Amino acid sequence: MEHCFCFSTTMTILPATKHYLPILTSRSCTSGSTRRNCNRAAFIEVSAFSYQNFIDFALNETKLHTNLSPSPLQDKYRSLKAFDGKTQLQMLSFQAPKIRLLRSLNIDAGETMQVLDFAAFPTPQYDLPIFCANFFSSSSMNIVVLDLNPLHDVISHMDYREKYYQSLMPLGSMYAELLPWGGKITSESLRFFSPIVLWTKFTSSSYHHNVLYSAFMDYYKAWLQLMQQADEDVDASRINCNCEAQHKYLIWRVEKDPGQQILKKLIGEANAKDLLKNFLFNGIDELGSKTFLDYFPEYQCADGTINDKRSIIGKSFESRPWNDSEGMSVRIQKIWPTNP
Ligand code: BLA
Repeated sequence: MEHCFCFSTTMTILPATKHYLPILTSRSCTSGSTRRNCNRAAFIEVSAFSYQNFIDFALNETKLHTNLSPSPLQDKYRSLKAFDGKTQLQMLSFQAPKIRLLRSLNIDAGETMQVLDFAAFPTPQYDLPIFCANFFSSSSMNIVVLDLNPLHDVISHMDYREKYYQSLMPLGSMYAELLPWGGKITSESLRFFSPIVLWTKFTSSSYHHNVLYSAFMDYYKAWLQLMQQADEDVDASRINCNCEAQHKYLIWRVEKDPGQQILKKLIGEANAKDLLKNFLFNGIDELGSKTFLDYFPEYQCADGTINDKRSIIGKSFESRPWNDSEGMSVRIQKIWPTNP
């Protein structure tokens, strides 16, 4: 399969064979082929699909920009086998002078499911966005969030928005066209997303997976560039703000991440909770002392416990709430005037 992939001058060109992504979907039968042949072809492709090359790319690229060393978490979190005896969970974690934690979780359940959760959290001296790639793929459907999650609110902090996102708007707009808005979304999640967020759903195809791979590479390269240029905050109150913002983000995700249910099914409730708190969203105990309900009091039940609903407001935003044509202006403000 000779596929060369190129969209525009800003986009990464995939080398024709090395990075070609086998697809996770079944092929449509050609007129001469039997259903049996079609299924076999689909199986061959499915079994080869993996997010491993996303991780390989990210790690190699990171090494070009900084001195990456293994995280102390690497000893405990390496690989796990799920209860089904087949699904593999692979974990990797690193740190670098400006990166508190760079970690990935790759779930390989063959043709039934592939998951990539890849994130980079800055050290608190830097107000850098959090790199966030969450890709869930079943045999037919893909659920994707790719973003440089803002550490500080991009609506009230216009300076923050301009500092990190102004120059990336053309990149975001280009990919938002290729990977259109995925429909209604938990409203609370949007507070953690930037104007260049890619929230999308698509059926599996080599085209979509190639676009996603390109987007991942371009977004990660953009994040690395921001990381390399970032100046250290020296003011104690600014560092405190960075700590608290990251803490709030981590607490939200530990408590409300949509991946929780699947993790619990795969490895049991206790292991899933441990993985979420101590690996995926590590840092809660070090970066702050507030509780989930301190940050999100609207989730408090009458008996003082946390409401286990994922969303209090509900799902909204049928279409992309950021108005790209107006550059940095934000329609979300009009829809959601009470945004924190
Ligand atoms: C769905 N994952 C989603 C959705 C979002 C995210 C927005 C759509 C459903 C919704 O509106 O909540 C991702 N949400 C995020 C991210 C942030 C957020 C990145 O608030 C950041 C602040 N996802 C994973 C892992 C798995 C996974 C590890 O990260 C599986 C092990 C699965 N995500 C998953 C599944 C769905 C989903 C199965 C669809 C099911 C659902 O909507 O509940």
